[in-house]
Amino acid sequence: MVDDDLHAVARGGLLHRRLLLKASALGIGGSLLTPARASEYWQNEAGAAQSEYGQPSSFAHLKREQTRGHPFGPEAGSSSSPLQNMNGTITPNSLHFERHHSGIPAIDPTIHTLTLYGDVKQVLQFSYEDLLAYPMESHHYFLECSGNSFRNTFAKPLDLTAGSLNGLVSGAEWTGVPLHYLLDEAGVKKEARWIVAEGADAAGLTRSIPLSLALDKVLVALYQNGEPLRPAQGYPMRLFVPGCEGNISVKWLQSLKVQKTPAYSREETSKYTDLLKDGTAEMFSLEMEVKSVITSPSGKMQLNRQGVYEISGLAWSGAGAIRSVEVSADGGTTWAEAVLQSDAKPLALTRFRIPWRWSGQTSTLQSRAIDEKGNVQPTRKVAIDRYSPAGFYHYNGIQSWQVSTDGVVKNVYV
Ligand SMILES: Nc1nc2c(c(=O)[nH]1)N[C@H]1C(S)=C(S)[C@@H](COP(=O)(O)O)O[C@H]1N2
Ligand SMILES: [Mo]
Repeated sequence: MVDDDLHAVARGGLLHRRLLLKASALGIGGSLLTPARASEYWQNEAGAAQSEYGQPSSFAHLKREQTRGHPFGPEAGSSSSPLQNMNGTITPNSLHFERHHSGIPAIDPTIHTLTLYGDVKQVLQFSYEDLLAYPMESHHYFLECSGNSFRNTFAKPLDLTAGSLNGLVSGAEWTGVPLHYLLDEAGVKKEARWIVAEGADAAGLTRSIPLSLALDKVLVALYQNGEPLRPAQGYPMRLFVPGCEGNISVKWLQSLKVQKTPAYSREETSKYTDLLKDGTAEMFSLEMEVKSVITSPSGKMQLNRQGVYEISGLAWSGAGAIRSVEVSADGGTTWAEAVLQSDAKPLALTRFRIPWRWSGQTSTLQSRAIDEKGNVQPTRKVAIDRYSPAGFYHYNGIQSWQVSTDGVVKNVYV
């Protein structure tokens, strides 16, 4: 048994991280069998045959949670990654969140082209096959919609899962051609400052990206977690702008125009701007701020025993790597540092974990991420206070989950 006084690192049952290395000390354990014997469960018949493309176990209930009720119909909707049912930091392609403004087009890669034009010395056009011949890079990156978690800006907390509330974020290994190869080849003119990207879907989605950013880590992505992009993620090619709001990672990418000014398109004037309290709006606020969410225990879960649990979650920041994540079990009064996965990468989802003993008390669990630039994830109140009450993009406030005495876990505001 754990002597809590020896191992406590903060109030409310948070325990020292070294206990994670000593599972026997946690006292979780399998059920004890008496008399002790090996399991006697095996199959008497051959199982199913191999398959061409694998499917998850029929016992694992994995689903993207659908955001219903979009006024323009399901083609203009989104679906979120079920954060509470996953672990690690890679989102399987079938569960990557989706956000489409005009549905998922079926694009034939033998017909599709990417045109690079505008203030360049030579206009270039690339087929899918052309792009496959370029040197590529692979990186783990998160992708987050700037509308993620917008329901936590509502006046009353909604009783939803971690995925429904915060799952417009996913993590994947993205592989593609660094955009600067193509820009170098086209020869960007000296006076150019922006790149305007356009998709081939019916949404006519057009976004402007500062040239300095476009020359940095931006990819024309062709592969996602090792396989060609899924249609929902932009097959055959998408722009991928690491650390920035998902909207500028234009899917079904068909043109890039180099110019002196931004396009001031619908998607960067009427939408995807941040309304401030004085009535003005911030434009081109592209970087996603430091954020984290506890994925277990989380909304709509039920703890059905007292004892030690692993609190676990995800943290990310558009400013770089996650430096640390602090966890509170008493609604933000006392905090303890969680363990980060050992290979935390910049601009990627980072897993954190910390042991916690639940003794049946009401507890409010929170996580607070700090990135390598020293940015600290704000409380809900501070996050909301930055914008007009009508604003909802770029919400990164601390998520609170309340565990009540009956073990029910619920989204709360503190
Ligand atoms: N062409 C095009 N690109 C697009 C969109 C779109 O509707 N059309 N949606 C954008 C938005 S708002 C987001 S958050 C991301 C979502 O990418 P995903 O569906 O691969 O998760 O794609 C962006 N790129
Ligand atoms: Mo988005």
